[in-house]
Amino acid sequence: MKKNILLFFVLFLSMKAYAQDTVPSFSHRSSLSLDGSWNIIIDPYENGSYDYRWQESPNGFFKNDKPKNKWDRIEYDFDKSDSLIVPGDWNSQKKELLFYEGTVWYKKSFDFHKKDSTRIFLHFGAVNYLAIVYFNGEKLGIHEGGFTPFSFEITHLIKEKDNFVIVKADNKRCAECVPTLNTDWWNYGGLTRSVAIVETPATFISDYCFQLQKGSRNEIEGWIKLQGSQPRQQILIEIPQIKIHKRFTADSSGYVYFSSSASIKLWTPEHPTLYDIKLISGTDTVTDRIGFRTIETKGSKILLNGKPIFLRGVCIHEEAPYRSGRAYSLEDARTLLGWAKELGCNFVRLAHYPHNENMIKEADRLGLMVWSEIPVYWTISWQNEQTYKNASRQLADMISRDRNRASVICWSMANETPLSSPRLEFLKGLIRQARHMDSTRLVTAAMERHYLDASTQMIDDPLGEYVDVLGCNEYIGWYDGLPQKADTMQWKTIYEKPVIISEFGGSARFGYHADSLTVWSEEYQESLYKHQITMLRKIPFLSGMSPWILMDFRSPRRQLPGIQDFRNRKGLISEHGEKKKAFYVLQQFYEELRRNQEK
Ligand code: GCB
Repeated sequence: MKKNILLFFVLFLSMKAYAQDTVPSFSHRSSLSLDGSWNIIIDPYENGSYDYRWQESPNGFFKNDKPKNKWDRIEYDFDKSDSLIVPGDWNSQKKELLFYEGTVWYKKSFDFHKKDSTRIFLHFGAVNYLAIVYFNGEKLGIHEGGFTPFSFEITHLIKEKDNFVIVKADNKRCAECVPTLNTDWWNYGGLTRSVAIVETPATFISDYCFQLQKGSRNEIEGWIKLQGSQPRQQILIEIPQIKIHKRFTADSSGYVYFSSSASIKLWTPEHPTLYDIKLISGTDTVTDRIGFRTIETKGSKILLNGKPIFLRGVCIHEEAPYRSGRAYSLEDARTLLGWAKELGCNFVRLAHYPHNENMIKEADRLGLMVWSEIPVYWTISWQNEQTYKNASRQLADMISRDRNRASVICWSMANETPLSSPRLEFLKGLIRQARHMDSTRLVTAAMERHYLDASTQMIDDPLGEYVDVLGCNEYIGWYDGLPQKADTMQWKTIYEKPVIISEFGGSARFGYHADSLTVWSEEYQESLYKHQITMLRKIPFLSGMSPWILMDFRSPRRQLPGIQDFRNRKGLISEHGEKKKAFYVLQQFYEELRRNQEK
């Protein structure tokens, strides 16, 4: 009992430290959508920001100026400019923007009838990469990082008529950014996720967290946070399916910490049970659908709800099937995750950045466990303090957005980062933060392996000491020899922890047929999968796998004409939805694993 109280206190402190610092959770509120057509100005020379001496111009495009008389010389006009659809990247909407990296200004005008004593927020699902946001001519702030939500309060600025939001979106890559200059995916720019005006009561439920107490399968616990001038309110928590109707009173800073026992049907891939949850405060009501499950490790096993589970996964980029470009819609999520289900997956690695919320919510609904990661990818400026702060902010925003999603079982800190002590310190800091914010999920990273001798792979990255699960990427048969090289390969690790082969694979152009040693052919890829499976079956500490990758995706690094055409072809499915031969090899293997797991 004493131990429980101590644990609860530690949890209390850790939750408090971060919850107040994050973006309010708006995804369950009705709002005025600002999606649709936005006027845009393409501005490669930053003319909307700087004058000819490269000084910040006081009359930048954010003012949305119009000539007031006939001699007023204003050299831009949003209302006569071109337009783009939001949500959506700019690269895939206009041919001339396919390779564009730079600044695009966006403008949207709208009228709004505000109710008495409410608060109004302008919310962005994501903007890649740097967003400077202005509202009715005032600068609201800056947001860096292309895959996480942010919002600004505009209660004091909003009017009944002719409001205008202006966003300067800039996707220029930079060495200190997260990700950095070099990636293997398209740098889709723009307002890639939805934008909305959210109206809340003066004091509102700004965030909450519901989950099973660590180590328990029938004790729900968590917290609710009120923001506003009347924080000391009673809050009723209702979960009707399990007969929870409980009142709690928030403290003077608006927090309620609660726990309640209940007999719960746990969330599993086979039965992804979600419960309707209603939070009713004196001034506000919020609803959500939440599942409950535990996830832990024991030696080299991953345990879901206390039972060992093998993760039958696949990696996915946030790339839209059929139409190309950044994926954002429910339909995109249904297609991508539908294919993963068809493949026999119970797990998806959402690479290499936080995907849109439709993906996570669909995964919750479909029973797919999720690996979610931040874009700390390849070479990062490990010693730059701003870079660390940026990565840490992206981590905080990812966790606070998705901590109520049962599907998310692990947070990944990094992908294939080269060994060094500054890198280790950087990643240790992020791991501490992830554990501090969320003690119930597993922490991982996709690491690399090396050769001990010609037929032995070793996983001994020093980072392994700090994570719960060792992710390992390997490309035997592609960047490393021919597929048959895998057959005799042995694996070792110095850690007694579960290993997920978080990537393997090879490229094939759909419809290109040849013998199994002809690179780029479907037969080569098929053979690579067969040889990999031969090897994977023999790794004693293997707890899961997520081959690279579900669908072909755009990458500027992939230039071979007629084969790649700026696409990474390691997909099991083409961008047009055509399944390659390797898809069926993996499907068959997953079916076998599923049957064995059921026995
Ligand atoms: C990797 C990276 C992934 C690449 C992939 C490839 O190791 O993690 O982002 O796209 O290899 O295809 O080379």
